[in-house]
Amino acid sequence: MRIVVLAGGIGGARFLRGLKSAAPDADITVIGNTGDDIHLFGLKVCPDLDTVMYTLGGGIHEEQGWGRTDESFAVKEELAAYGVGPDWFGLGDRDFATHIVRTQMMGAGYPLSAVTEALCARWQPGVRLLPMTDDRVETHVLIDDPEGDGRKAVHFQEYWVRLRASVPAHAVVPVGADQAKPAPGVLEAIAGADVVLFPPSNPVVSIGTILAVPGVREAIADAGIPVVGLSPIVGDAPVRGMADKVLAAVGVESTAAAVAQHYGSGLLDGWLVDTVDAGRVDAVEAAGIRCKAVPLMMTDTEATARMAAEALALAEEVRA
Ligand code: FO1
Repeated sequence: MRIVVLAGGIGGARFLRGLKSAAPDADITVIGNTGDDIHLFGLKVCPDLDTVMYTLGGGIHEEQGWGRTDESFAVKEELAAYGVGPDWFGLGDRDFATHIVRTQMMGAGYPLSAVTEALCARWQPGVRLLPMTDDRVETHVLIDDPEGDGRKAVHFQEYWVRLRASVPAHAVVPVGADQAKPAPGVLEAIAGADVVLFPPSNPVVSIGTILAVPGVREAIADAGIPVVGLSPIVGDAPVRGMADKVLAAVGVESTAAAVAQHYGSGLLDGWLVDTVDAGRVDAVEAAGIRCKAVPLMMTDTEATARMAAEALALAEEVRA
């Protein structure tokens, strides 16, 4: 079975670990969000691609969900001693090596997709990891400007990590997405897939950004194969992260049903909600999307594998 998964960072990566366990023989292609990418200290940092690569490759800091295990921060401390920031983004020494290799290869002319393949040659994630695009896309968030009486746009990482999404987001803009082309292999993977899965990743800044690359949404909607998603909202709150803040920016309520309706029946065939949201099933089905309530907490790989198996079973149900 050929499975395409659209993935953000921590939620997507952990789901993929469960999916690999549930479907060990599947051929899995991951289309990763690159809207979170940021240039820091002259280096290109790709948090979501790296989170998937490290998680599936066994190098992730498990508790944190991002960055490397056994990490040290000597380079960050030395930069701070020079007064060079930002100090709010925690790049560790081991992680720095990844960004140095990536930036060096890109400087030599390799596209991000080729660089990602080269990095994965070390980590062997057991999936084909593709960036959504080789072009530069950066998600910006429009917030109130405390120093003026207007508004200003900040990089997504500044909103998420420095500000901890503590101020209202008025808009979320994937800058550059409208001009971006899907990376080599993205459209081909979708066209050749048996099923497309949306993990419980952020529907706006992760999956929404991937779908904003021209051609991707259309390819998925027109592929004629089951598209099944898992709700990142459980009991009207994000399972982790601050997805509610960016959902509000696009006018979507933080409920499992509202997220399904946001994707819409033109894209989504099946939707899994958590058992605590069983009361939302009818609203999703009324929107023309097959829906089932199952446990959706990714407490460990076994629980996550059961979620993935449910998603694949729902895909077969809607295919029939
Ligand atoms: N998240 C944080 O909350 N604080 C950090 O300092 C931080 C650093 C960081 C460094 C590398 C990396 O790959 C990810 C990192 N993240 C950090 C996570 C990341 O910024 C976000 O959670 C994702 O972009 C959202 O998908």
